Amino acid sequence: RPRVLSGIQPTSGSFHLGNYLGAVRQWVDLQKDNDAFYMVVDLHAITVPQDPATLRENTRVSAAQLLGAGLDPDHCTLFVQSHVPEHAQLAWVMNCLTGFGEASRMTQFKDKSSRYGAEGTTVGLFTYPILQIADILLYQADAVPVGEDQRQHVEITRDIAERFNTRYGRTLTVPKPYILKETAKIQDLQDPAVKMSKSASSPKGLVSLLDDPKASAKKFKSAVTDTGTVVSYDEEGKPGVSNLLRVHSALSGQSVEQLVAHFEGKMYGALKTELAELFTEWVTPFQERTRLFLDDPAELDRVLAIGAEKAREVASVTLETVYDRIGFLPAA
Ligand code: AQP
Repeated sequence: RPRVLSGIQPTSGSFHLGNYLGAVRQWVDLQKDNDAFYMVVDLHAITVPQDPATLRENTRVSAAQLLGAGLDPDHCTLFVQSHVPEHAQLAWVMNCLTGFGEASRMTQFKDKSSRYGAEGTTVGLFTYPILQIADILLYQADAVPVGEDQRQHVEITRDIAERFNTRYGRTLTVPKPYILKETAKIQDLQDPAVKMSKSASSPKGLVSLLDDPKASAKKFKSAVTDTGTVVSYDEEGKPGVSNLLRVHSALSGQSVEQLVAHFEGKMYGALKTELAELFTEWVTPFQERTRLFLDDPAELDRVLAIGAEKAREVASVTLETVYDRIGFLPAA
């Protein structure tokens, strides 16, 4: 079975709608027919400042949300990145294979570092994509389900895997990004020119999955659209309406064309109201399932311990092979 791997940061208590539609929903689908590895990437989270108690809590909340969204520990391996030390170990090797210039071209680093300034930006934030290379290659993943903002990181992973294989002989699987066009970039509800983001969106532009559904419904109803009145799909001319149509389509399963026909003669308000209802219908049972896991931390820890053990079985084999190929003396 093909292998898939992906991760999500525990940088805030709640995932947002972009995380869910852009990535987590695909994780749930892919666990059926793939050998799937999914992780909460706490090592990535500390590239920006974290309060220790909050990080620990957010890591649990993240895992609970993944289970609440439909990941099934019997059908995938769910674990916490820091429980598998091979990630940090392989990352060092990948650091030594990646050019400073090529790492400097990562646009996400440019965006994020501009928020913290030269002194506030850690070296960890700079090498974050290289840790991600290690995350993916450790599992010999064939595909990496992510949002559009992560495409460049999967591309550099391909380059480094090929470089390793050329230098040391075929060792590492060259992965492909798995990005669904329709949900690859969910936009901020208040500023449809930019992606919805935990750290960059204004509170009104961000739909957090663990918020009171009534508060989220209000955000849909006050989403920025344009001064027109016709519900139609036009990413350039009507980015706000197009974003709402894509979200509706993802949640309702109807195509954008069907929706445009359905809303013919109706105003933007009708689209927003329907969307608020659809979201509430989906998020209410999601929150209930997530709460069940949060109320049973022993069960959550058990799931994560089993996941870490399964992950280490695969990761340790890759690391050992890599260490051997690059010429490290085996420990006696
Ligand atoms: N707006 C989005 N649309 C579609 N997919 C998205 N993803 C994030 N935002 C959107 C995808 O969600 C997965 C997990 O993201 P992450 O937590 O690892 O980090 P991120 O990309 O840094 O998320 P944020 O919200 O944008 O955080 P900040 O504000 O800290 O940068 C990834 O697959 C990502 O593509």
